[in-house]
Amino acid sequence: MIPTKSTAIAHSNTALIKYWGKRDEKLIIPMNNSISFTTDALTTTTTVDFSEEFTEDSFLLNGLEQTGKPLKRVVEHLNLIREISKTKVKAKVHSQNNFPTAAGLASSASGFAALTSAAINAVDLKLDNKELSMISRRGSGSSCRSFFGGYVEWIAMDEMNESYAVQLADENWFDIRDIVVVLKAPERKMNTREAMKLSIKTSPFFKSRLETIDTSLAQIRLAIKEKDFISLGSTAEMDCLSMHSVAITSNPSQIFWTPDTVKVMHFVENLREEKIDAYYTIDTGANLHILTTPNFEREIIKQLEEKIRPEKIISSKPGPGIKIVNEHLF
Ligand code: 2P0
Repeated sequence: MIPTKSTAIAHSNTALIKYWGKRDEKLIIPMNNSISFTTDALTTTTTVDFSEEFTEDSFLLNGLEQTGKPLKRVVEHLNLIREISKTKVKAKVHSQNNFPTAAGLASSASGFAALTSAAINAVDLKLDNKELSMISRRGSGSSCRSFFGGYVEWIAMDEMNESYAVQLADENWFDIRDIVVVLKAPERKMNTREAMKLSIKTSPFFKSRLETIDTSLAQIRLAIKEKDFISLGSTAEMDCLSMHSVAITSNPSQIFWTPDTVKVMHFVENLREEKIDAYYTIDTGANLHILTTPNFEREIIKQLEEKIRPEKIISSKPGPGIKIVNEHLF
């Protein structure tokens, strides 16, 4: 069958136990399992069109033609999919995020999940979400967790040496909120991929983090199973601090926080003193995710607007997995 056009919508995900460090750089096999939940509010829609008419691949992101590194990563991923599907046809890719890409929110997770799903569907391969997650992982590790809704674990490596995502619970199981606090911040000096590599090589804390991670993973799995928000939030916050301790003690040091980030960390601690159940987690940027339960959502947003006045606040509940849709972007 001749490859054709297909469109997918993928939701981003927020890591509760972080992926930090690879044991295989090329295949993107992580050092440790990670657990995330899929965010309802943050999505990428991607249309992939394979056609004999195209002489090369092209990639449009939020209406802007991409060149250099972003284009190269997409072309490499399309090459992998062409290899799997035994086609040589070039593709046109259009991708649209429903959130500000420049705000430093994780767009590679939803981006590569949507690209993988749309491209695989366009070449007419019938794969399940586990198989899709294995392919998507090669484009961007965290994207493998976006194929499933709700709470998801990325198995670093199973007994067959395979690495893929599995669903722990669906999006209707345990209703929590992720209030994304977008802060003004200078552009990151180093990308995540390079920062992880540096941490393995230079941080004296990298090994200690791996020694305790199984306990954290078990705590989060149990917290999800028992719908125990305090355990989920406090374990996620601790793991965030563990990941950042490793990054900070890398050489050169990787400090992703700004003074405003620390201000929001203290703001969250103060919320807890007011008996508001809230915890934070931070990825490789200045922005924070405040985790809370639905009943505290409005009060936290109100206090954020009064005391912090961030650039943007995006509140999200657990969201669904990947979806193929009939409306194309072009
Ligand atoms: C995570 N992050 O678990 C961690 C926490 C950032 C901090 O996964 O090199 O863009 O493409 O596999 O997937 C971001 O890493 O990295 C990430 P690559 P990716 O969400």
